[in-house]
Amino acid sequence: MSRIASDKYRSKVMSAEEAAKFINNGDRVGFAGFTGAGYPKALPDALAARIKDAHDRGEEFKIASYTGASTAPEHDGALAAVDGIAMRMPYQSDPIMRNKINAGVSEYNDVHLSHSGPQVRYGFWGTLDVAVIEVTAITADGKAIPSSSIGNNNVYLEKAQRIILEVNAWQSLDLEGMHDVYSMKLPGENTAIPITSAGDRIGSKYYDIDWERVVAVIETDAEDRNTPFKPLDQESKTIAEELLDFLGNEVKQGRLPKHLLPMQSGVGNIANAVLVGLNEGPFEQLTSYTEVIQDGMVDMIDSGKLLVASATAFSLSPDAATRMNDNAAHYRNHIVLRPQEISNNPEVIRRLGVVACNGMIEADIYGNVNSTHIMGSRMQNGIGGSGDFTRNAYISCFVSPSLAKNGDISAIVPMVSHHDHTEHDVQVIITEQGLADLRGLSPKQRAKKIVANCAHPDYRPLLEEYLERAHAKANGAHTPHDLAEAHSFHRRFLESGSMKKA
Ligand code: 0RQ
Repeated sequence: MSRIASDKYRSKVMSAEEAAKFINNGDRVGFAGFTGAGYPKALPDALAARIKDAHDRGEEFKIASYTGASTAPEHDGALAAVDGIAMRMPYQSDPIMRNKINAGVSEYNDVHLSHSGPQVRYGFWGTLDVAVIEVTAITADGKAIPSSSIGNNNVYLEKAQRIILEVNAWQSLDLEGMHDVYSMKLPGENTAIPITSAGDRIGSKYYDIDWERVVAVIETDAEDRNTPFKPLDQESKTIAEELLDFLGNEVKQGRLPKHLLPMQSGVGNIANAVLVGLNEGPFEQLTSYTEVIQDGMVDMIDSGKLLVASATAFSLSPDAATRMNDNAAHYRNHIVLRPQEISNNPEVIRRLGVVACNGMIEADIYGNVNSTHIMGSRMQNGIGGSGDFTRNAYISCFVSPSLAKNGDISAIVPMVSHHDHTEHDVQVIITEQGLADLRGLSPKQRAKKIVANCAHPDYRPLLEEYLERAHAKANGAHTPHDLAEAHSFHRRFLESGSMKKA
């Protein structure tokens, strides 16, 4: 049975190939899609073919691609593979997309996730030509039920001159009621966002769509695509245990309530290990105010440990996605999906007192963190929501193994090769070596603690040596650095292929 109950919308049904003709060279396109959930399944491929045909004829054809966050190989990957993306924003993680960015084929602006939608609304990103949005169904009276992510869809639907909808029959109809679509306005028109606890609902279950701008509707039946998590390794388990011990101690000291505060957990395997640890740990009646719902959170809802989770998207392995689809009517009592301008909103994160925990590429001895660049130059994924949460959290933590590249490089360095999160925002750093609680410490005190607690023993002497030298050279100034030497770790690694060998 068709998921499109409205005659008006049914009259616009066409193939993805026909719909792709509404997108032209130079267009700015706002796509649905957030970590492999809720991205359009058919249009990107058809658009990639249209772009390739144009290139084969020697014609220019590139678009600006705005999304919620990362998407999937058949979206970002397909468009990047045909050199179809002139500008990309915000977070991405597709390997082909990443290579095109680092090869200079595509420009990339790594904007904070909470800023990305509002900036399109303000016109900072130019006129939005097209919105391509996946929905679960369209009701008889033309209401659109969102699918497995909301991201910036509300803004793209609000601003785009032409709207293309994909109605995906794979998404569970029981998602209806899980969403809470609430849009910000322009500065001067906004009032306080009335969320005072993670599960509050303040908006609509549906997207508000201006029918006059809908140019095409495509019917699909295709699953979301996310990578399964790797089995938990010892390193991730150790890092998770340290975080849980730290939280337990915070409760003991009276700085956290016994049910903790809403948790935000970043992307990746360590973050998932933290969730597994929370599920097996002593804390009960937990809540989460975060960006994505991962496997571990679904397990915690099942076990009764997690009462409610607020996010903007699912980021589920194929197995967990099937569980979600089969039981969405149950899970929607525990999950609220919101636009990312709300899930990642600094005002709400600070009001709720979120405990944030994110992955990093490297941290320096003073507590500055690089989440995005390899060796200072090469973009990995992007800042995502880590800045939104870190800057505004009640407690902000970063986690990483102490070594990268098979031990050839230390994740603790004298000076980060790229700054995403400054010493002013980073409170706790955790590696498999240990935890450094930086709260209340001066830069010099922080440096001693980070080197002693978090650096790998193979690199600790080198870091201690640097610290001594920097101290002497800077006459013990507030944040001692030897600028000529500050990036020696990175330089030695680049020159010799290994810091240890240097
Ligand atoms: O490279 O893929 O070539 O092997 O960086 O590293 O170990 O796979 O780490 O998956 O945990 O991701 C920061 C990228 C960590 C992630 C980052 C190399 C390493 C590998 C990836 P290869 P791993 P993870 C969400 C909050 C920003 C967004 C964010 C991220 C690759 O956490 O994207 O936080 N964060 N969003 O070899 C050189 C080092 C390195 C290094 C790693 N020190 N030097 N290379 N790598 N460390 C908010 C939510 O609520 C969800």
